[in-house]
Formats: sequence, structure tokens, C-alpha cells
Amino acid sequence: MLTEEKRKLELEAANIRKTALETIHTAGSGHIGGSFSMAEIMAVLYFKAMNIDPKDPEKADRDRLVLSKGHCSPVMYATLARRGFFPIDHLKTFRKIDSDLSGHVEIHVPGVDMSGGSLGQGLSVAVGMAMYAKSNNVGNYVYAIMGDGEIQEGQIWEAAMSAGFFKVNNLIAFVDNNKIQLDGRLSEIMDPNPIDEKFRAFNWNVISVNGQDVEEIADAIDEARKSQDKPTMILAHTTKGAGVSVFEDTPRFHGGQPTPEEYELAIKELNDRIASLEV
Ligand SMILES: Cc1ncc(C[n+]2csc(CCOP(=O)(O)OP(=O)(O)O)c2C)c(N)n1
Repeated sequence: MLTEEKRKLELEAANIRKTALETIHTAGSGHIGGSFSMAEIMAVLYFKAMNIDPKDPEKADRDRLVLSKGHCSPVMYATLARRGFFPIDHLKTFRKIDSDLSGHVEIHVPGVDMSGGSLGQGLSVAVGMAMYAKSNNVGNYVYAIMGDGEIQEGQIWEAAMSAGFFKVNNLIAFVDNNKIQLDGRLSEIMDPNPIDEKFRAFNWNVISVNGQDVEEIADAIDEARKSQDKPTMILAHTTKGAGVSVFEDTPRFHGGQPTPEEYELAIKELNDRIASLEV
């Protein structure tokens, strides 16, 4: 990847974080930790990898994304707004009573391909979308993003088994491996590791990346697209709350909110990061 493209994607990830945090702050609630851990994944998908058109959000041959960890709507909505699917100003209505931007992703928002919120269901939907696309020669890719706590759900493994068996090679799924679930560490609650070996055993191609590194994510997607006979799982090693020191690696900001002082500090850190990446 050229240095210039890398800088732009890193800048976009920082801007996505800031927009997501401002959105949560205005609403007074929302999930920071799991949104921040996947900011680079969203930047690469929506600003480089995916075949999408904000002016034609329903175009038939578009790539699809199922955000199975649907509580991370702030990062999804911030990304879609920044990519031009709807005005950034609309984010001020997030979690308000008559807004379409509710706390978990909803399909009627422009750019959202599937509702989410009840964990464990998204991979099944993505497998179905990908199988349809293959059998109808749509020629697109279907992406899914799961949480590492989420994959404790049994339905994930039924979906994984079917995708492997039916050789759904146009399916590219991420596990956002931030090592923390709602109120603690996976290692202390119910550890799904080794995640890579489990998916391989179900006939998946597995690529491990640093999920905070835009270049590694983009390279993994390129490799995944070459797969002829297997779905791909990109195991993204991430940090919950990545990008703001006080949010990082703690269950406190899974759904919890910063104090006013912590919020100011977070915005300052994000502004500094943005300034360092702007030319
Ligand atoms: C079926 C279901 N059970 C419980 C919840 C409540 N819940 C919301 S987020 C969450 C933790 C998810 O952890 P993880 O998948 O690791 O997400 P991340 O750390 O990336 O935010 C839980 C239990 C839910 N949304 N759906």
C-alpha cells in the first residue's frame, strides 16, 4: 500500500472515531469500546475495499456488510455518514425517539444491509446472502463482522459449518478479537480460543491480522478475494476502545460513558491524532 493511501485510511479511522464519540456524547449513551476497536476495519471496507455507491445505496451488485455485533451502531453510522450515505448532521438524532438511527443497526438506514442487535445471528444471514449471490452470479462479496464474545453463541458455529461445507468463497467474515465482552475478559468468562483453528476445522481460510493496521486489513481482504473454494475469516487482533488512552482495554467503556473530563481528554487525543495525519 502506498504511504499516501495508508495515511488517508488512518485519518479516516481517526475521524470515524471522533464522529462516533460525538454521536454517543450527544445521545448520552452508546457503545464506545467495540466501536473503537473496529474503526480501522470500517475505514478499509468503506473507503477502499467495498463496491458501494452512496448515491445508489440499493444497487443490486453492491457488496454487502452484515454488522453482526449490531450494538456498535455508532461506528457504522459514523462511517456511513462520513462516506456520504446521509448527512453527518443527522447523527445528532442518534437514539432519539423518532429517529431511524437507533442503538442497534437497522436495515432501513441507507447503507445498512441487515439489522443487528441480537448477537449470534449475523453470520447466518451473511452466508445466505453470499450463497444467493453465487447462485445468481451477482459477482459481489459479502462481509460480516462479529465480536469475539459474540462467537460464544451456538448459531455462529452452525453458520460457520454450512459456509465451509458449501464452499462459500465470496464470504469474508471478521472477528473483532478485542478480548473483552460485556463485563469482563473472555479468558475469564468463556474463552473461544483458539478461534483460528476452530474456523480452519470448519473448512475456512483464516488470516490473522493486527486489526488496528489498515495495510494488514487491506492485504487480508485482497488475499481473501482470491479464495476459490473456502470462506475467509479475518481474525483481527484489536484493543477494545483503541485510539483513546482512557478507553483502551477495559470493560468499563463497553457501554459505559466517560466523565466530562474524560470526554474532553478523548476529543483532544483524537484531534491531535487527526492533526498529525493531516497534510
Ligand atoms: C443474544 C444477545 N445476548 C446478549 C446481548 C447483550 N450484549 C450486547 S453486547 C454484548 C457483549 C458482546 O461482546 P463482543 O461480541 O466481544 O462485542 P465487543 O466487545 O466487540 O463490543 C452483550 C452480551 C445481545 N445483544 N444479544
